[in-house]
Amino acid sequence: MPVVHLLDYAAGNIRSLVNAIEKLGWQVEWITSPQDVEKAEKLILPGVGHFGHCLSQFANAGYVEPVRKHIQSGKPFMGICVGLQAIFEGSAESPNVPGLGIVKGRLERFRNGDKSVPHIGWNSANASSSESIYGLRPDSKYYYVHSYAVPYREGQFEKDGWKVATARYGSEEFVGAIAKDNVLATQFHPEKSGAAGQRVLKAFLEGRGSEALPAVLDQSSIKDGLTRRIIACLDVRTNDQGDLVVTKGDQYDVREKSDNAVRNLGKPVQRAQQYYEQGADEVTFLNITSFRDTPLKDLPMLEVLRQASATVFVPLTIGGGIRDTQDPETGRTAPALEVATLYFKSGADKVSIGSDAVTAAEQYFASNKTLTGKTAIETISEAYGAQAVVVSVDPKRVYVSSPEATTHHTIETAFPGPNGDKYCWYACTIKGGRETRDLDVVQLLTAVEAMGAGEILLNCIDKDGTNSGFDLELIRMAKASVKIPVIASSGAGNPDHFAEVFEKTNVDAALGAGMFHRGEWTVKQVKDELRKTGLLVRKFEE
Ligand code: 1PR
Repeated sequence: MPVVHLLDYAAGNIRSLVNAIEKLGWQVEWITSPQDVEKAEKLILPGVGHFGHCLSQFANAGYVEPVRKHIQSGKPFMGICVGLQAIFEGSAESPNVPGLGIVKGRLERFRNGDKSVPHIGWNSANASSSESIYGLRPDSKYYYVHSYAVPYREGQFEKDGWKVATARYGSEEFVGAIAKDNVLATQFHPEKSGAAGQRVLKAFLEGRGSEALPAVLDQSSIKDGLTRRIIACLDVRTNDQGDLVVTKGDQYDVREKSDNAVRNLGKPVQRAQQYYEQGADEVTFLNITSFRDTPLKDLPMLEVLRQASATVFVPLTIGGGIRDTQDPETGRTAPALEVATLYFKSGADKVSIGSDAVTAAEQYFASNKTLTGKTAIETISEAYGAQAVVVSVDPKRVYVSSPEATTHHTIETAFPGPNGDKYCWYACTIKGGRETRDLDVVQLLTAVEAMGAGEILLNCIDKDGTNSGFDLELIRMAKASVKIPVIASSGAGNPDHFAEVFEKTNVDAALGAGMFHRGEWTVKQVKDELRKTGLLVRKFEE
C-alpha cells in the first residue's frame, strides 16, 4: 500500500481523515516528532479548532522549521482546515501567534450581523480557471466548519502564482482552497465531504494538481453559497432484549402502545449508511438512555461510531451522557472531556450535550453569569473548538395568560393552550424530558453560547413524533437569541415541512427522524422538493 504521512500534533479529531485515506487504498503513518518530518514524502497537516491553540502546540513541539523545509523542498504538502490557516501569516483569532507565512494574508472573523457564526455546512470551492484544481468541481459542495476565513480579493494571491477556489458566505467571499506547485490547502474538510471530498484527497495522493473539468457539469448545482443542511437523526437505545436499536418516540415516549416494547426501527450503522446514500448532510446519533448508565461502559455505542465513520463520509454527531461521569468499576470520576475524547477517537466529529448543559446554565445564572472554565461545554470547546460542541435542547411549552404571569421569556402564540392562554414560554427539561426545570430556552441558549457552544440542536417535546411540522415560533425565538447556528428538530412529517421551516424562519439546518425511519420519505425526496422550491441543496455524488 502507498503511504502518506499525517502530522500528529494533538489538533483534534482525525479519525475520519484516516478512514477517508484508508478507503482510498493508502496507508497512514504518523509523524510524532519533528525529526520524523524528513521521512515523509507526502505530508498532510490536519487541524480543527482554535488557531492559536493549534499553532502554539505545533510551534512548541518544534515542527515549524521541519515543515517549512518539507514544503520548500518541493515534496507534496496538504493542509486541512487549521492546516490551511497555518500556511498563512496569522489570524485575528490569535493575533500574536504567527502562521508559517507560506502565503501572504491573514484570517479574519466572519461578520455575524446578517448570518450565524461559525459557518457550518456545505459550500462551494469554485475556481475561476477552466481546469480542475486537485479534483475540485464547480458543481460539487464541500463541508466547512469555521469562524475565521481568509477574505478573497481578486488577484491578491494569483499575482504570487497561487490558484484559488472560493466560497461565499452571506456577502463575504473567502478562500475555500488554495494551491501552488507542491502545496494544496483546503479550508473545508475533504474527509467529511462525501465523494466530492474523496476526489480531492485522491487527486492530492496521486499528485494530480490540475486536470480538465468533466465535459458535462450539473449546471443546476453551480450556485454559490451555503446549502440548506438536512440532518438525519437516530435515537439509539438498548431494547428489552439487550440489542442496540434505532428507536423513535411520540413526544419522547418510545414504547409501543400495544405491548409496551421499545419501538425498533432498525440497526444504527445500517441506518446511518442508508441516510448517507440518500444524501443526508449529517448524521446524528442520540444515545437516549445514557443518563442511566455511563458511556465509559457503553462500548456498543462507541463501536457504532467506529463502524459508521468507516463508511459514512459526512459529519457525525453523538449525544447522550456527555458529562463528568463516575467509572462504575474504579469509582474514579472521568471528566466530560475524557468522555467526549472517547467519542471523538471513535469517529465523532461533534458531541451533543443535553442535560449537563441545563445544569451548567442554572449554575451560570446562580453565580451571576460567572464562567468557571470547568463545565463540559467549556472544556470540550477549549480542547476541540466550538464547532465540536452542540447543545441539544429538549423544551416543553408552558402556557401563561400574560407575559407578566412569569419571569421567563414569553412569546404570543398563534396556538393558544387548552385554557385559551395566548402566551407561552419554553421550559428546559433534562433526562430525556423526564424532569422539567425552572429555566427557559432563551436563558439556556444565551448561557451555552457564552460558554463556547458552537451550535444548537433545538428539539421540541410537544412536536416530537407528531408529523405536524416544526414549531416555527420556538425556532424564531431561539434564532433571535443567539448568533451560533440553530438546527430545527421535532415534528417533520413531509418535505413541505422542511421547505416551510427554511422559508419562514432563518434557521440554519433542519433535522428529521421518524418520517425517514418509517420509510415514509427519503432524504433525497426532501432535497428534491427543496430544490424545486428554489432552495439550494447539496446533491449526492457517487
Ligand atoms: O441529556 O446529554 O444525556 O442527552 C440525551 C439526548 O437524548 C438528548 O439530546 C435528548 O434530546 C435525547 N433524548 C432523550 N430521550 C429521548 C426520547 O426521545 N425519549 N430523544 C431523546 C430526543 C428528539 C430528537 C428527535 C426529533 C425529531 N429525540 O432526537 O429525533 O424530535 O423527531 P421527529 O422528526 O420524528 O419528530 P443527555
